Amino acid sequence: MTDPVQPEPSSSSLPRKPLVLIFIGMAGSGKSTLVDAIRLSLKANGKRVYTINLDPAVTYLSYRPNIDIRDTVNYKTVMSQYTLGPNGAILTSLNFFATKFDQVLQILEKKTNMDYILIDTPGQIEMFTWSASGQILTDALASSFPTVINYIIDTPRSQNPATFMSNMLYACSVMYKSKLPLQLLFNKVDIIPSQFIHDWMNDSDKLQSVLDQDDSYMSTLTHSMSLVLEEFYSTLKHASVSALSREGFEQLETLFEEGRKEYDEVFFPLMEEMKQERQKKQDSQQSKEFEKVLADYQAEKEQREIEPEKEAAERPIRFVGVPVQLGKEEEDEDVF
Ligand SMILES: Nc1nc2c(ncn2[C@@H]2O[C@H](COP(=O)(O)OP(=O)(O)O)[C@@H](O)[C@H]2O)c(=O)[nH]1
Ligand SMILES: [Mg+2]
Repeated sequence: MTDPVQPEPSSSSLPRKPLVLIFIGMAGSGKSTLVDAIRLSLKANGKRVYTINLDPAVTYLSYRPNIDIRDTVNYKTVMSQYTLGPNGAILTSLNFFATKFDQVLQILEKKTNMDYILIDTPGQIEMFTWSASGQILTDALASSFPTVINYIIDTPRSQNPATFMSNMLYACSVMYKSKLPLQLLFNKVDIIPSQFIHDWMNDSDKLQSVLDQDDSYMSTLTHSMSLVLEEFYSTLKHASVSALSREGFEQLETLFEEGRKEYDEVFFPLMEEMKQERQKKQDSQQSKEFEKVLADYQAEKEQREIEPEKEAAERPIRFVGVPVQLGKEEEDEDVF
């Protein structure tokens, strides 16, 4: 058992920013239940916690979020007004919310006394992870605050090797796409301990022995995938928890602080590098355009020197390199 980590005193004079924890996972894996349970647990440890709900379609939450997408967008109205199905309405509601997210960021920037900002996301994972608005919201948060993604896994459902493998591949793809630290939370360990998952992650032969009972094409694929994912597992941080019994919660603060460290040391410098790269590209584009304008000006100057005797009225006016003939208006007079 590990003691909860006490925040290290910041080396700079700037106040320590709250850590954003985004909770994603398959529908029913326990994101909302965990957000509430972790919120209460962190508060009990004296931490200041802020919560945001980004699920426009959720009908019941056991906690009252500080910011709730449902206060801004009415999912049912969106569905009827735009004649959309449930998934289209969730996406559209998220899109609407994304257009106002700068205001949310302004509020968050003022919450300098907070330790954690917990973000609950829509039930179906792809609504957030594969939508443009999900990406916009994640990027906006990650460029303003240290941000860590918590990928929730339903432990009892992962007993099926194919479900386990799908979840792992999905987690890997989310990490790859978001370029943020990602941690796994094996939830619902009050139903079944997560030891079998650790065994499968640490030793692909153990997964193979389960797969041997099934000689289908899927079993061969799952085994190959497990070998590919070994590298991913080796760097991955995880914890086994239960949102109901609060089992495993004592290791969470340590895990979250490790995520913050990873963001500070690896992801933030990477993001800064990408930002500088973008700026460089923009600058070079601007200087190319400037050179073009200069070349046009030069061409016009040379033209004037070749035909100095021409009257100003006869001389073609060049507009960004295209000569415009004067004296034609009379012919087209009737047109206007
Ligand atoms: N036994 C057990 N059930 C849980 C746990 N966490 C969540 N659940 C249940 O799983 C269901 C889905 O939870 P919910 O938080 O709504 O999932 P979400 O769709 O990911 O937000 C609910 O019935 C919860 O009570 C847990 O740790 N143990
Ligand atoms: Mg939920």
